[in-house]
Amino acid sequence: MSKISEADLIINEDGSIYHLNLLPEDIADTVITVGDPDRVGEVTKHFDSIELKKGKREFKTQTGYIGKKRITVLSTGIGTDNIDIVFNELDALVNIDFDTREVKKELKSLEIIRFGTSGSVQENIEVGTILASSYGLGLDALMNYYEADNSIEEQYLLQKITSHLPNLNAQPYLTAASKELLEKIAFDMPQGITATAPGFYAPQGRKVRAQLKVDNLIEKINSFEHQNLKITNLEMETAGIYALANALGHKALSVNAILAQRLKLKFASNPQQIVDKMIKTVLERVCG
Ligand code: R1P
Repeated sequence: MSKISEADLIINEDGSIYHLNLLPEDIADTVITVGDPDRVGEVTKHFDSIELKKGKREFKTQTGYIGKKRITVLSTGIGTDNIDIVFNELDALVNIDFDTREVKKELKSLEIIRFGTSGSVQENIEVGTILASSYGLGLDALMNYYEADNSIEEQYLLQKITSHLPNLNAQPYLTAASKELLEKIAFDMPQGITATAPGFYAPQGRKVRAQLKVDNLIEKINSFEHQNLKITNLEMETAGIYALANALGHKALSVNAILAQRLKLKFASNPQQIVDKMIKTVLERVCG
């Protein structure tokens, strides 16, 4: 087996992985990702014990226990460029032997759940909804750089979406959630396709002062429908998470606290309460 060079996989002097600053033993098999570093503590305040707190840049990590279940909570910061770092480094922590720099013979599949915030693009999905992403649709360029192995169903759905959406700068990509995690955690939640944008303002159709180049982005996204499947919400990480989980053999699910209603031009008056509801609901199911 070939060695991965020290330029391709950077390991710090203390044996930790370059950006996440973590050792292989620091992470649990169940990993919760959040965008906001301050949300890590909002999740682990529900833990019975915390064994580890580490961090570097926007990547803050805590590992601990709820009962006998060991869970790691890690912040990704914003955007799929950060997801690229987090997923490659999480995978390296479990699937690469740091001493030999070789891929391990037995690969581990992590269970990865995102607790995110997001904006609804459907009339019936109100602020306060906790929504699960059955698919992640990437409107960013991340997957222009990776080979992806998608099912016929994913390829067909993507084709339908690309012919519906206006000319975008990148080639969109689409990946399904882990069926197992959807069934275990999101069985009673509204579900839909989550669109992941490469920015917060114009890339999500928000006009403040700069002129937008893509007209009616929200309306276009809102009006897509295929066999009862709709694009339900917009945010900035889910599609990258699903695509890289698929490429690396991990299970992923993204859960979204809906804080904005883009059609009704509304933002939550109680965002923290909505996020707390998502955290409590999903943690119970992760441990159940
Ligand atoms: C934008 O404000 C950020 O919030 C959403 C978007 O995806 C983006 O990361 O998610 P998080 O609250 O998880 O960061």
